[in-house]
Amino acid sequence: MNDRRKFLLGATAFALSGCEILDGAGKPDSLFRPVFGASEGLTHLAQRGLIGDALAPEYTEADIRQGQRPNGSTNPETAEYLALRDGGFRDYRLRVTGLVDRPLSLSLADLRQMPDRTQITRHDCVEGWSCIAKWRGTPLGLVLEQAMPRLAARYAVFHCFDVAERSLSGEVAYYESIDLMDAWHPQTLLAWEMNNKALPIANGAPLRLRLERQLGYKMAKYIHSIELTDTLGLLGQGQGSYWADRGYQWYAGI
Ligand SMILES: Nc1nc2c(c(=O)[nH]1)N[C@H]1C(S)=C(S)[C@@H](COP(=O)(O)O)O[C@H]1N2
Ligand SMILES: [Mo]
Repeated sequence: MNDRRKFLLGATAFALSGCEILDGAGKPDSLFRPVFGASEGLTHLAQRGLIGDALAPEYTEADIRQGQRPNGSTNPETAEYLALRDGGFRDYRLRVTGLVDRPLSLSLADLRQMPDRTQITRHDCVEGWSCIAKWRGTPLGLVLEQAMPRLAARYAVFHCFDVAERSLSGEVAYYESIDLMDAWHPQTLLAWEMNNKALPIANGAPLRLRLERQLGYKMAKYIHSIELTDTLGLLGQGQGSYWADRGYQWYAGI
């Protein structure tokens, strides 16, 4: 099957599972209710209204010019991460917790056995650079579906291995979050391969998020676990992500 057909089939499957979830759980209302300051809520709403469930542009192999430029954390140094790295990530388990009926603990092999998607997309960093790379991974929606999210779930929170900030008051591990509509978008992947090779450590091994319609900082690398929640207020300083807590937009639409 060529890539285009595979992609179309994948998108159809997702449209169906997405509807099921949204209709069954009555989530549209909760997804659109602004939770942040009025202006942030409006930006989120306006961007959503404009892009709907559109796909981000996809490119061809010929458009891949250089490697994906590593940015932010590139080499986590916590004991937990180093132990997993030294074992070739064989003992890594992605845990899915929070507002789910069936908490999950998945190895990389488990994830690779699921249907996967490949996409060549452009990564835009808020600092002003872009890279086109090929990403392969497990659609996040397929993983979350297995965990059977509860009706109250509104957000997927990503807890990461890397310490993004050290200060006198302690260490802050990187964290991000997205709403469940973005979580079920067909191009939202838990990526484990980049440019035909196992995801390099510099780019987030063993597992990183691809969220193609938003800026680079949303795409959590070094994913430790995913937690489904009904609020972002209890995370970090309450804005929903490491960078949102430091002044950037939570909804970082491109
Ligand atoms: N865990 C974690 N994820 C992260 C970051 C980080 O520092 N830690 N940096 C973010 C930023 S700002 C960008 S641009 C991308 C960089 O991804 P890359 O290293 O594959 O280019 O990762 C994002 N995800
Ligand atoms: Mo970035």
